[in-house]
Amino acid sequence: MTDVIDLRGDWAAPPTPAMRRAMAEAEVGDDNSHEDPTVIRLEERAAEILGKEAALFVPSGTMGNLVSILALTEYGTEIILGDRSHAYVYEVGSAAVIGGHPYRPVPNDRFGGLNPRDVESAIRPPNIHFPRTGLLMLENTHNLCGGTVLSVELTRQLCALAHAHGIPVHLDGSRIFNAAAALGVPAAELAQDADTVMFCLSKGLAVPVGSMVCGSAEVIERARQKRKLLGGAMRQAGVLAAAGLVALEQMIDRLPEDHATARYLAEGLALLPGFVVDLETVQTNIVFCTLEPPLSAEAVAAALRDAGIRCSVFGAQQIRFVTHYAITRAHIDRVLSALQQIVCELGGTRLAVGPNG
Ligand code: TLP
Repeated sequence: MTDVIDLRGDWAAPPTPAMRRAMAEAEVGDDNSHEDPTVIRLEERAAEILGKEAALFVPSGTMGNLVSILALTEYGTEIILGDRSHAYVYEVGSAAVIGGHPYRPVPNDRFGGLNPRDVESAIRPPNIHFPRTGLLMLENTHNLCGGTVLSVELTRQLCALAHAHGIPVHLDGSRIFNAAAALGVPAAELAQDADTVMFCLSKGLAVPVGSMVCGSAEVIERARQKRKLLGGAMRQAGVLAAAGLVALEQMIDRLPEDHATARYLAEGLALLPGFVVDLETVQTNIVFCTLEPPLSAEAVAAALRDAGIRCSVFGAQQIRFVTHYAITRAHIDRVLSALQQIVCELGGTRLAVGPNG
């Protein structure tokens, strides 16, 4: 179906016509030998925008997080991270499985933040029984908390705390430009105190493939070798990087449009009987929705799919919608009217009547 409304993730955004043209015309070389001119330009531009010395093009956000961890820490050291963080929940335990890094999860608050007191007490004192604390990981925007934004102040405070204990910080900034847009600050300000930051080109920026890791020249050189170790060193990757360069020039400033579309969706969903939306957590392009029985996530997602609309299922009672540049208000109107009908069919009279009669 060509007219499917795909709200499963911002990764569903198709490449723009300008990206396709740039990809077709890209100058390429062997990136494994760091000789692809388009990849080199992308790495330089990404580093410049994030205010770091150097950057590395990697195939995915998951690999970007892992090469950062491997480049920053020694084997066997422990990682402090949020208990709802993507790295902890959704990356197959890669840092533990591949890197030999045990996780030390601390609670994420409702907005994806970490309490500095929790972080401080999770830092290991010297003791023969304990692993050494090797890294603090932050996430901005915070996916599982609803695309919520970590402030510059809290980021600074947490980085300062880690650094005071000699612990480096990696920022999973998969959607850092969404965070920057929501806060009205440059992304570089959010990344300033982190030792490495990963951001995805393949999310709201609509690039088909790729993420960037940014940091000091020394750390990025180590990350380059870790990327090789993981099989992520590509050859004529300029074909992909060309789309990334277009994204950095053309797709960042328009992200507030996606946030407005997400808010419009969230406010519409909140009016549906049986749909609970925490509107305070709708700060960027992600909308989580909890469904009250008899509605279930699987049943609502299946009914939406039949209507040509895709959403993601996150647990028995939760669905997620993510807006991106290919999603308009007219699409959201279609989603909301499809859901009105679905609620009547699946919810029975009790839900269909709803709180407002
Ligand atoms: N998140 C995906 C799924 O894996 C849940 C999504 O649909 O949102 N960090 C964060 C904060 C992410 O949200 C994701 C992807 C990643 C890392 C991993 O990026 P990829 O998918 O490129 O490996």
